[in-house]
Amino acid sequence: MKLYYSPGACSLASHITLREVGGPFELERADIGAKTTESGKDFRAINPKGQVPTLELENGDVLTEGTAIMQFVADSAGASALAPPAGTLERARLQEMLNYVASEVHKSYSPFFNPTLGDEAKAAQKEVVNAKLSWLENTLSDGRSFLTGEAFSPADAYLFTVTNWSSIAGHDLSAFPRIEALRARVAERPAVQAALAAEGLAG
Ligand SMILES: N[C@@H](CCC(=O)N[C@@H](CS)C(=O)NCC(=O)O)C(=O)O
Repeated sequence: MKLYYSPGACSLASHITLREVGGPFELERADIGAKTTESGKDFRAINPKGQVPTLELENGDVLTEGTAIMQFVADSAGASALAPPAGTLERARLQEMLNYVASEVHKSYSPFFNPTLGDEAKAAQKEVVNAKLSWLENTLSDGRSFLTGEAFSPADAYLFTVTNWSSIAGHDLSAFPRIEALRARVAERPAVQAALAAEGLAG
């Protein structure tokens, strides 16, 4: 399978998940502004949404939406430690976290990538991000190491990825010490370090 990615974008979470399961995969960089890929293809011809992550399977099928990709990657590899069996409450808990990160946290960072966003709107948007992160910070107050419990999951890779954008947005994460500690735990994983290095983001 091949993952189309953009360095440091939300596709990093799918990339980390692919490395966590350990199977073979290819990477191809997409220019999400120009909608081209590094081998010169029209990215919209592969994914009409023009968005990363995009996963191309061996049979040519294309899967989009990071939360679907991460679960598919884990399920295909039989990685039940990363994605518990479908139909269990544990799996629903993973989906609960993935969906929260996707629809609430990820999309509250998105306006920072709009170059026309003024200072006032930026400050207001930081409050939106804070409100979304507060629920996660509070959830972590029961002492769990990762979002769904003691085991790392793709939801942690996803939260790590989107909170990396705080530095670009000028957003201070220090009000969220449990999230910062989770980020540190995620950052030290070999799969995460390998994914960052492959995207040219290490060090
Ligand atoms: N709903 C999609 C959103 C993916 C997304 O927002 N990707 C961004 C990068 S983080 C992108 O490709 N932006 C380019 C664009 O929307 O044109 C998902 O969850 O996978």
